Amino acid sequence: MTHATDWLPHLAHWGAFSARWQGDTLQVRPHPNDPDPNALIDNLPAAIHHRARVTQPMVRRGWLERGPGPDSKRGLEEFVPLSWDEALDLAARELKRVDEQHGAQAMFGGSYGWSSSGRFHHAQSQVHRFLNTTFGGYVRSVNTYSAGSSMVLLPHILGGMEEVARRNVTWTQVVEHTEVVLAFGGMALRNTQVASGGVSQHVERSSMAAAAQRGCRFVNISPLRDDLPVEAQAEWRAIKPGTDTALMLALVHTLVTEGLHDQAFLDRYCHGWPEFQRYLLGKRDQQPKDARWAAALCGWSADAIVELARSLPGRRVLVTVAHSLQRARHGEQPVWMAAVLASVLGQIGLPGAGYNYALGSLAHYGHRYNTVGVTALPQGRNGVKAFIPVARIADMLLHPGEPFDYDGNRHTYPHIKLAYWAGGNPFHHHQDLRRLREAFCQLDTFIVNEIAWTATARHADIVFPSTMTLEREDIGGTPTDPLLVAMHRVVPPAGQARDDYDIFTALADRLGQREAFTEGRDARGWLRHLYERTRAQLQEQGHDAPDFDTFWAQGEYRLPQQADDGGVLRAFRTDPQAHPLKTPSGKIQISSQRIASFGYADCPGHPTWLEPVDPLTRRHPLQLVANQPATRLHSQFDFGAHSAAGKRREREVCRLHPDDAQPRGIADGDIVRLFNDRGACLACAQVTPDVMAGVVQLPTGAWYDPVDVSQTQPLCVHGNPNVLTLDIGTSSLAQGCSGQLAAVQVERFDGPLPPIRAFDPPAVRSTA
Ligand SMILES: Nc1nc2c(c(=O)[nH]1)N[C@H]1C(S)=C(S)[C@@H](COP(=O)(O)OP(=O)(O)OC[C@H]3O[C@@H](n4cnc5c(=O)[nH]c(N)nc54)[C@H](O)[C@@H]3O)O[C@H]1N2
Ligand SMILES: Nc1nc2c(c(=O)[nH]1)N[C@H]1C(S)=C(S)[C@@H](COP(=O)(O)OP(=O)(O)OC[C@H]3O[C@@H](n4cnc5c(=O)[nH]c(N)nc54)[C@H](O)[C@@H]3O)O[C@H]1N2
Ligand SMILES: [Mo]
Repeated sequence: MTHATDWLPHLAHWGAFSARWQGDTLQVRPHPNDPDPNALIDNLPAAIHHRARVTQPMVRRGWLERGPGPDSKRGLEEFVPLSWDEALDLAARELKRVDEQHGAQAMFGGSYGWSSSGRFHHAQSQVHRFLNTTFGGYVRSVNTYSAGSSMVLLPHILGGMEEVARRNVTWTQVVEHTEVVLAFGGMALRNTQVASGGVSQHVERSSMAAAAQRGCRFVNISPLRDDLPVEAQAEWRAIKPGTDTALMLALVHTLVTEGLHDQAFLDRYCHGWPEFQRYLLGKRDQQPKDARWAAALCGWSADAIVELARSLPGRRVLVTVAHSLQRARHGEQPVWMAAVLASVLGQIGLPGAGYNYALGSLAHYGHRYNTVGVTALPQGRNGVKAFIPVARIADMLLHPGEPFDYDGNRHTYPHIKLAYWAGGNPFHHHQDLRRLREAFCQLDTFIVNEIAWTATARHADIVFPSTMTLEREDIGGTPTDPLLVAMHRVVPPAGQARDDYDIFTALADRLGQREAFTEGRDARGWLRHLYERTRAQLQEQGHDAPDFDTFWAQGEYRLPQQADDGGVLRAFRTDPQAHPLKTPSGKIQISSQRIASFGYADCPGHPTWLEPVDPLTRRHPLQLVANQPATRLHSQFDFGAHSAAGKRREREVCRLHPDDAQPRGIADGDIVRLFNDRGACLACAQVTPDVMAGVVQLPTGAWYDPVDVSQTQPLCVHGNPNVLTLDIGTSSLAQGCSGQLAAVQVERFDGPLPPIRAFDPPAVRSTA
C-alpha cells in the first residue's frame, strides 16, 4: 500500500479539509481559513477500512440461481461473491435483456441521493450518463427529498429556489440590517454547516452572534430549543409541529384587523390579496383566522400571538422557513403563507429583510454566488418521457399503470423492471420502510453501486463495490462558495472497489457503447476537460486562471463572486415594472388562479389551513419529529467515530420532555420503543425540557437494522425513524416527501436488548 504522508487537499459536503495517511491511520484537518469547521469530518478516518465497506462484487443467491423476477426474498438471502468480470457480464446481460424486452422506459435510474461531493465522480450523474448514452434514457425522478414541495410551489408564487432561497438575503445583510428574525423551524447550526458540494467557510454561527450583539432579535418558532444556536440569544417559542400555517394566519389576521399591515406594499407588489383576505376574515367559512382560533391549534396563548404580531411593524423583519416545514403533508402551505406574512409586513426586497425561504437549512443559502459555474459531468440526453416526483418511488413500483397528479397534470406510473442506484440510500431517505421493501420486491432486478453495506445494498441483487471519496481524484466546488478544490487521492481503494466511472465504463464496453460513455477520456482526462471549461469562462471574464497542472499542484483556486445585491427580489422591489417576477401576474401571488384551476382539495388557490392526515390519537398521542442528524450527513458514515459517539447504548438517541417521560416510567438512558401501525424502532431516551411536551425527536440516519425485514410491522433495533413515517405526497401539487412528522406512541422497552448488526456485512457464501 502506498503511504501518502503529505497533507493533501480534499472537499466533502461538510467542508474543505486536508488529509494524510500515516502508518495505518487516516488523519484529517479542516481548511485553515474555515472560521467554524464542521465536526462531521471526524467520521472519515474509521470509514476507510471499516468492516461495513463493500470490497468485492456480490450477487444475491436467489437471483443467481432463479434468475431475474419479482422476489419477496430481497434483503433476506445470502450473497455470493463473484469476480469483476463475472459480475459485470451478468449485469450487462440483464440490462440488455430488459432493454430488448421492455425498453429504457422499464429502467428506473432516478437514483436519488447525496453521494459525495466531487463534480466528476458524482454517482448520480454517472448513472444518468451511463443510462442515457447506453440506452437512450431511463425513467427519472424530479425534485428532491429536501425541498420537494417548495421547489414546485415557489415558482407559482414568487420565483425559483435560486431567487427565493439562494440569491436573496445574505448573512452579511443579517449582520448589518436585520432587526427581527422570525425563524420557523429555526436555523440549526448542524444543518447550516452542510451544503451539497461543500463550502469552505462556515459563517453562520459568527453571523448570528454578531447580529444578536447588535440587538437583532431572533425568535425560534420550533418544537426544539436548539434549532437556533446559543449565539443567537434567541427567544424560544415552542410550536406544535405542523401548525405554523395557523400561527402565520393569525399573525396576519392581527396585523390586518389592527390596521398594522402595509397596504401600499400589497397594492403595488402583490396579486390576489382580496380573495385571500375573505378567507382570512372568515367571510366564506364564518371562521376568522384570528389569534384565538390559532391558539387552540398551535399551543400558544392568543395573547402571545397578538403581542408578537404587534411587535413587528416598523422593523426590519426577516421571515425564514426551514425546509422541514414543507417535508410534511400540506407542506406547501407554510411556505406560501410565510410569503404572505412577509408581504403584509411590506419587507420583501429590503436588505436583510423580507422572506428568505430556507435560510439556515443548508450552507448554500445566505452566501454569495460565483460568477462562473463549476462544470459538472454532462449527463447526456434522456429520451424517455416518463418521470416521478422523487418521493413517489414506492407508489410507482406498487402501482404501475395507475395515474397520479402532479403540478396541474395527470401522469401514469411506468412499469419498471430494473432499478439502478448509485450514491443514494432509499432505506435511509424514504418513508414507511416496510412498504418500500415490498416495492423493491416487485422488480426483476435491482443493481446498486455502494461503498458500504447499507440496507439498500442488502436489498439489491447485484452489488458493485465503489471507491469512496479520498480513494480517487476529483474537482470539488459549489456555486455558493468561492473555493475550487483539487481533490487529491489520499488512500488506495478498499479491497476490489472501483470508481463508479470505471464500473459504468466496463458495462458500457460490454454493451458496445464505451466510446459514447467515455468520449475517449480516463478520469484524469475528464478532470482536465471539466476544469478547462471553467477556466475558459474565467478567461472570458478577464481572470487569469492557472492551467490544470498548476491548479492541481496548488490544490485550490478562489473563484470570483457576484455582488451581494439582493438578487431578483431586490430588483423587483426597486422597479416592479422593469423587473417583474416570473409569476403569471409578474407580482407576488397571494392567491394563484393557476393553482386554483388545478382543483386540488389538498392545495387550494391561496394559503389555507388544512387538517393533518396523520392525526394524534389516544393510541398514538405523540408527534414524532424525524429531523436531520447532528453527528453525520444523513446515513453516511453512521459507523464513523463522531456518529458513534452521539449514540447511547449503541442506538440513536430519542429526546422527549419530562412530562411525557414520567407517566410512561421512562428515565434518561432507558431504551424505549417508538411505534405506530406502520412499524417500530428502539432508541435510547434522553429526557430534556429542550423538546416541547407532546413531541419526541428522533433524527434520521441510524442504519436500518430490522430484527426481521419481512415482518408486517418491522422492528428496527437501531433507531431508524422511517419505519414510522408516512409514505404520502405533500399534496397533489408537488407530491413531495412527508417524512418529517408522524403520530407515534413511546414505551419503555424492558425486553432483552437485540444486538446491532447493521454494520456487519450480510451472510456471504461462495459457490465453490
Ligand atoms: N423521515 C425523514 N426522512 C428523510 C428526511 C427527513 O427529514 N425525515 N430528510 C430527507 C432529505 S432532506 C434527504 S436529502 C434524504 C437524504 O438521503 P440520501 O441522500 O439517500 O442519504 P445519504 O446517506 O447521503 O446517501 C448517500 C449514499 O451514497 C453512498 N455513497 C457515498 N459516496 C458514494 C460514491 O462515490 N459512490 C457510490 N456509489 N455511493 C456513494 C453512501 O454510502 C450513502 O449510502 O433523506 C430524506 N429522508
Ligand atoms: N448535520 C447535518 N446537517 C444537514 C443534514 C444532515 O443530514 N446532517 N442534511 C442536509 C440536508 S440534505 C437538508 S435538506 C437540510 C434540511 O434542513 P431542514 O429540513 O430545515 O432540517 P431538519 O433538521 O429536518 O429540520 C429543522 C427543524 O425543524 C423543526 N420542525 C420540524 N417540523 C416542524 C414544524 O412543523 N414546525 C416548526 N416550526 N418546526 C418544525 C425541527 O425541530 C427540526 O429540528 O439539512 C442539511 N444539513
Ligand atoms: Mo435534503
